[in-house]
Amino acid sequence: MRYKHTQHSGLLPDYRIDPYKLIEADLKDVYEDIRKELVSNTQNEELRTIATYYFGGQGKALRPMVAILVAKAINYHKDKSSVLLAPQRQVAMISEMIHSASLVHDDVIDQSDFRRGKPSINALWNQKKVTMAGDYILAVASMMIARLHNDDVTLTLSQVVTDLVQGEFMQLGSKETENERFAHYLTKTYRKTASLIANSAKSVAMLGGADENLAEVAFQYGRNIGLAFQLVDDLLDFVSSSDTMGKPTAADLRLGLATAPVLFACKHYPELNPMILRRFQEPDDVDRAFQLVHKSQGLEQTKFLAQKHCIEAVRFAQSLTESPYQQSLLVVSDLVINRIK
Ligand code: GRG
Repeated sequence: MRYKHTQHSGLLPDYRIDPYKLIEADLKDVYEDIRKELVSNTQNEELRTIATYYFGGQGKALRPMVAILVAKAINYHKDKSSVLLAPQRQVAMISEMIHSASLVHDDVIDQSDFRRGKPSINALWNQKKVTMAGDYILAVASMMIARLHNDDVTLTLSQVVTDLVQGEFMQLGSKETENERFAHYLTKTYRKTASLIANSAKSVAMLGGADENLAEVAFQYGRNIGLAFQLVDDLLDFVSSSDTMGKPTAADLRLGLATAPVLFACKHYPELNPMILRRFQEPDDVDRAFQLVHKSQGLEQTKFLAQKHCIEAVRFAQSLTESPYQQSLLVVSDLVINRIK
């Protein structure tokens, strides 16, 4: 195989595997199967409609894609097997369901108007019903976890839900000093985004019979991909158009949130500090902060930190036996860093 150096990840395969194509057969019916689960557990037509709204296939399916790839990379590493086990596929579905349940609640909390280029769920239905539909998705996911009859996996995936809630709680508070603020931001980022990807990867590894060390490799791959993904998300909020993103840009500032680009920028522009503390509430705060971030090195520094996490993810993936799935894990790190939406 030929290799070439890429900007951020050292040695990468010279050919470009399309990870989505590679696991097309395993991924194809994931949304359809999730909808079936949600429909079959209630007779209430309205609950069915609301709960299935975010499973129309408009999402990137990052979480099921990573879960399936990690599962297959682990299965190949252990037994030279290319077969995805049924419980591993269930985890891919559960992962997307926990993700969507959190999006549903997030949209109610943030009162957002758009997601994925269409009206967000709370813009279409009453908030009380939407909140309960989010709970319902989580409850059906819990039943699917129980059906796996694996205590370690139950604990691992339950941890994700506690992390998501704590991450969201952390986002409501802020810290006084710059150092505290960055540590707070990184922990929040792990809990809100990386924990789900990391623990889903760990779960599929355990279901594939991985020992503790191998499960840790899967976890660390997912953790680093998740952190990089969120850092890029925070960057895109400053540079991508709302048409591309399918939701308004500078949304984080408008919500009063100081993400990595702002936290880096305030090292050169300390006038950002009082704005961060008052959560960009004064009339010109959002515009001024937006401009200062663009004038600073904050966007480059955020990308650099995301690249560091991708390099770490690649290092963990490279410790697995080479296979198309393992190689795809390297490609995923490129997709995460280069994505535009
Ligand atoms: C009830 C499970 C539950 C949680 C409650 C509201 C809450 C606590 C957590 C919210 C966590 C949250 C919204 C994290 C954001 C993660 C993130 C980066 C979302 C965007 O992911 P994409 O870009 O979305 O993969 P698509 O649309 O492609 O699926």
